[in-house]
Amino acid sequence: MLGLLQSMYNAAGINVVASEGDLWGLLGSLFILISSLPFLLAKKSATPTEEIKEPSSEQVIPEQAPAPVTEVKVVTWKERLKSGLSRSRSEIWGKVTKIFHGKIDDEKIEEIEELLYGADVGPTTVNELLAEIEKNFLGKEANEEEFKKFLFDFLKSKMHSTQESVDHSLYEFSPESNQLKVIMVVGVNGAGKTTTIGKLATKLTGQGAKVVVGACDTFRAAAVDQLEVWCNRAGAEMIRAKEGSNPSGVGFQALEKAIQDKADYCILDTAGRLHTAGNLMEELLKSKKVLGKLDPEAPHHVLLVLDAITGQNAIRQAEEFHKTLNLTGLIFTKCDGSSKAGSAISIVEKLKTPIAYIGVGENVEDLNVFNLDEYLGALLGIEIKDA
Ligand SMILES: Nc1nc2c(ncn2[C@@H]2O[C@H](COP(=O)(O)OP(=O)(O)OP(=O)(O)O)[C@@H](O)[C@H]2O)c(=O)[nH]1
Ligand SMILES: [Mg+2]
Repeated sequence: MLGLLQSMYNAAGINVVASEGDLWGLLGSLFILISSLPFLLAKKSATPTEEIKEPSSEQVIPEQAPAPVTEVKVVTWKERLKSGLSRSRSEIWGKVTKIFHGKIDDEKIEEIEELLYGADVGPTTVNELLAEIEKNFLGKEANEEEFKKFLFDFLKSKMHSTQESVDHSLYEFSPESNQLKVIMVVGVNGAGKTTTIGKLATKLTGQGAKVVVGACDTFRAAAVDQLEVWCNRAGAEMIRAKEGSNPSGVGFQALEKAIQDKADYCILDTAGRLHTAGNLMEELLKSKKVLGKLDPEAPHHVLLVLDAITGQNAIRQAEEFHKTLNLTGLIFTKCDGSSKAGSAISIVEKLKTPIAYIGVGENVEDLNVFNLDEYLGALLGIEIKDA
């Protein structure tokens, strides 16, 4: 071995005499190199520079945890109505029913009387209700739930027969009917006419109806712009005033267009006016009459928009508009405010004109058909089962 090492030194030109120590040193180095080889190889295979291979189809890919689902809460109409009427319920009607505990005496009936007047319920209805309460509950132990049910039935009996007469085609479009419906919308300033027409047009076009809207509020340019935004969103055609035209002229043009285009609905927005302004009320009557030249049945509906917060004055407004225009229906808006709701009951009873729609906010979804059971249930805090 020493001879072999010496000849390797000579070949490499190293001028050294090979010793036994050199030989052991060389053997030791070789041993260390050989024993560390597997470790070095394993380390190399773990370097990140190596190509990443696609997993084969047989390989099981561990399932990833699904992304958390963010829940989108759909607010139903019943919930909107209930929350819209929450102030009326807590500030008035809830207080009326809460008196009903312990023995019912004259003092408690007087308290109820005060609350009912405060809720804008008309005197005739209040007297009738108090007489019924005396007859059924005076001197007896009260039960709040039983009283709520009694109140529900009483108020329903006052409005039910009038409410039955609502024309369903106002809010349910039926393509088979093939008959143009002309709806004129009136009311005092700021009651919610334009907003309600926008919501209504959206609902009807959403059901597939063709809707033409007449911007008969020719007093304010902003009123026409406001209506136009709604109509564009709803996909309804809007007819605006030609230079110098009067409101009845715009109504006429809108109806002409609706007939020509075989539309299903023609809805006319009018300028707000006080029920006491005689000349402006006359102008409305003229706008109504002129439609008859194109369609003797038109307008099929004249709807009065009432701001529910108005209170007792709403009754006066309704009476005056009814006297001039022979209203066919009412729309109560802003029932999400501090409405006391008593005037709604009185107006329906007095005018024998039904509430067609109710508004509880500014969005499209905040307008809906007036359903008496739902309304009284939400007002008194009674759960009403769906029909
Ligand atoms: N909170 C609430 N606001 C409403 C409702 N309906 C309408 N409004 C708001 O009431 C305001 C007046 O509404 P408009 O639709 O312009 O009333 P209008 O009767 O057309 O008013 P004029 O054309 O000026 O006579 C607007 O700010 C509407 O967004 C409702 O049901 N609830
Ligand atoms: Mg308006």
